[in-house]
Amino acid sequence: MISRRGLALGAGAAALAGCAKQGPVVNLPPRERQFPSDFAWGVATSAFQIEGALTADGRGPSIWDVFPRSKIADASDGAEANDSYHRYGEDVALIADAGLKAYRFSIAWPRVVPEGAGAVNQAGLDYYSRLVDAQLARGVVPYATLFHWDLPLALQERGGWRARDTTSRFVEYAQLVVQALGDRVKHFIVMNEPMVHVFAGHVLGVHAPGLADASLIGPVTHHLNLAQGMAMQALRAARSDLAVGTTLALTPSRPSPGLFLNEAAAKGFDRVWNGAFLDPLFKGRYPETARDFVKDVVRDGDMETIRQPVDFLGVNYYAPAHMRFDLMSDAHIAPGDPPEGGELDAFGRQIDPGGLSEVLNWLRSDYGNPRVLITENGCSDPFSTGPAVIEDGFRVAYVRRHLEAVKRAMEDGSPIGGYFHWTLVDNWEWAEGYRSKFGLVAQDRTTGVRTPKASYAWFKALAETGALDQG
Ligand code: IFM
Repeated sequence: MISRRGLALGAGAAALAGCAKQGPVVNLPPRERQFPSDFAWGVATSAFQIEGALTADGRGPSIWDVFPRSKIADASDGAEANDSYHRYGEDVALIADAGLKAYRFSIAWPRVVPEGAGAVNQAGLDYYSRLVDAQLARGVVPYATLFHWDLPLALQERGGWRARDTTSRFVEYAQLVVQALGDRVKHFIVMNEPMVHVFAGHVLGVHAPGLADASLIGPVTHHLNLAQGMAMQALRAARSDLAVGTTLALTPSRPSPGLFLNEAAAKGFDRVWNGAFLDPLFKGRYPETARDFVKDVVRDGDMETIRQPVDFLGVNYYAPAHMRFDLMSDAHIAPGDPPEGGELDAFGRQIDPGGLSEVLNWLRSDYGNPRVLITENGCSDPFSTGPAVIEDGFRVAYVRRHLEAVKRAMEDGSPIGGYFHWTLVDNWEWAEGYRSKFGLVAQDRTTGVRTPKASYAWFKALAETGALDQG
């Protein structure tokens, strides 16, 4: 049995994403390097990380608006970000000019329902309507995420995801979005990485709402699961022509080198981190290890509501987690070191495309082989508050190797329909602020001017031909 505290420590290692020297992992022969012509090539972003304009046109505050700058590595906030609220036309042009046919963006709940409940802000919906029209005008298919962590502050004040009532407010918001955009947006991603929101936001306190209370794992996990199922039902009730899915941050949990007990620590962490969202969705039950956490909040009928069919599962993958046995912690589990000599990303985690292969294998063997979209993958420049690296060969190498893993899985039978690079323009990376840069495009933070990096041209060639080069 593992405790909440131990899980929390482990989550710190798994929740944070980011590149270094890299070698080949998956051996893909030349004839298998061609992706199908209908494969969706795209980029992914999230509202709070790019929009800025936090008080424009009636937007209400979100939990991230009040998150202390002192908890951000460069003491910044998301008030400006990419100013994409005003510059969305430029961003859509960058996407279309790269030959990309898909854009995954998120909708800010507090722009649509500023107080989280009650009055609707038509101006907020109009913004997303313009954004969608701009995409469609350039032949880009919109993929809208409904929740990427920016809960309206007013709802947090009423308990946030700890409160069951928030699930109903989420459904109302989903209904408003589908009524306004469902005639043009056909792909909906209900949640983004809910387990990161649970741990980083409610247990570790390093993300908004900044709570550090391990007893919240159960209620917050369950209410996110429940809200997801309820929203899927509501979207489908509103329209029958939608592709509805959700996005999870999935990662293999590996034992750190050393004690054989590290094996048990890694296993326990896996069951909660991956299993507490995958199992309810695909199997209608929580994994054994997580049942104790959720037992006080699960009500009759909830598991049936959560177990909805998905038209696709969004998979976000960056790095494996490494866990170790820790006698000093309650749970006897803590984040450990990756194996020595491995290639590390900007966050100090092992770069390992094999981890993505592993995740895709589980989905084939244990979860009924759902249709998959890789809804995020990418890597950060080395942390710096200075200018971005424009000749970013490391990023090309990282993406190439992960795409080799994707294609290998497709050859092995995984129905993978697309790949969305995280991200388009260097943006505001939560607790890392602006010092972490994941973009194919750099941004001058003074002028807002966007400059494509080397990886932008590489990704464009890939999207246009579907042919993955050998490097
Ligand atoms: O920037 C984040 C995104 O919001 C969620 N997935 C991981 C990305 C990189 O850390």
